[in-house]
Amino acid sequence: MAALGAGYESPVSPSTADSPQLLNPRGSSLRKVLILYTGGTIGMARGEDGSLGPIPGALRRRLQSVDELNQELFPQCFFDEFDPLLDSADMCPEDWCTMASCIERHYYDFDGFVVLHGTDTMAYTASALSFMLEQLSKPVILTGSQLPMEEPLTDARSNLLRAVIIAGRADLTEVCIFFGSKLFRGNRCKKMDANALTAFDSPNFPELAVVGTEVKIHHRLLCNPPKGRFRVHLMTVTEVIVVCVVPGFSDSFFDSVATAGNVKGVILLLYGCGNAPARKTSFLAACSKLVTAGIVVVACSQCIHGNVELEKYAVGRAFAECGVIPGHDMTAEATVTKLAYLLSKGLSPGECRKVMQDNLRGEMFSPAKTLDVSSSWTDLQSPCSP
Ligand code: ASN
Repeated sequence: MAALGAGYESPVSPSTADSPQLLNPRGSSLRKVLILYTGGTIGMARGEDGSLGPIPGALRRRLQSVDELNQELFPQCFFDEFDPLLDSADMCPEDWCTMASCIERHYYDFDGFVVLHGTDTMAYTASALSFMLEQLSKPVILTGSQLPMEEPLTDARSNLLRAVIIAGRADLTEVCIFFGSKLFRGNRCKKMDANALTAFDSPNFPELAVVGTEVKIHHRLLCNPPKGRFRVHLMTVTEVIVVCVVPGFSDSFFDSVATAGNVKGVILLLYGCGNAPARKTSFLAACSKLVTAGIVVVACSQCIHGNVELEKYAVGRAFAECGVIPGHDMTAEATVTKLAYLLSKGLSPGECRKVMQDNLRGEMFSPAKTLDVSSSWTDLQSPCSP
């Protein structure tokens, strides 16, 4: 079981210096990109025990000596970093808010943003930012690397240079992850490989662009530009837990989840297209109890590809009848951050259940659904295409 925001004892929440420093004076002054280094392998070095940790200031100094950045092809890059820098395993929703607020403060000073981030939780951060940055009309590109900048086989340099080019030049209005040679929609991504340099994939949605000898952007797949003014809605409600169902699991803890009053959402990772043990009547009863207690219960799949269709099998239908809603083809990363975002907007459980099934930022594609853009949802960004 995993909880979204609980129990972080970090003595200091990261802040940013907020006076971004120019890295490449000979880059084109016609375009400006803010690079925000939050931590992660890309700027790490090995300590005496051989383990990797981030070194404050080191990445900035290193980037100032990267010759390629000092060409007209590149936008002028300004650099800021988290203090303290974090391994992304240490990231929590408060850190996502720090990133969102930094982008908000500098939104009108830059044409695009590159967030350098550890790979382990990059997909969660990208999903969270995609929801918090409402009416986004500029590129926000997350990248990082599997190896530190200084190591001989590093992917750091190429990931960073390519992400900067995309953030400075492409007409993107969404949060993306660039990794290896591909640009993905951020809220569709998963880290798929702990070792490979092509660590990310977007299993239920094609890549948005591929970088080879040229940058090929699939314009048809991009989010539509927003109609309203940019703003940030911070994620403040994070009492969402994720439960991975395995055969014969113990479900007794659900009782305390339903009665404790501090859990607002439960994401169930079920089998296949949203199947779970309906024969286990205690689990069905637990799900009903959660829903009755006003907790939003969403079904995702343990499968990487495909769509949750609770009605397809009798075992799945039984859970739909208890009030469990399908997460369709969303990743668990997108589902958990979307639910926390909607809860943070003050939506009631009933409203959350409805909007969870709407496509807000291209995070899901549900052919049977059309988006209700009427009345109170006008403050949510219009859906991405398709
Ligand atoms: N542990 C690192 C992180 O997520 C892994 C990486 O960046 N490759 O910060």
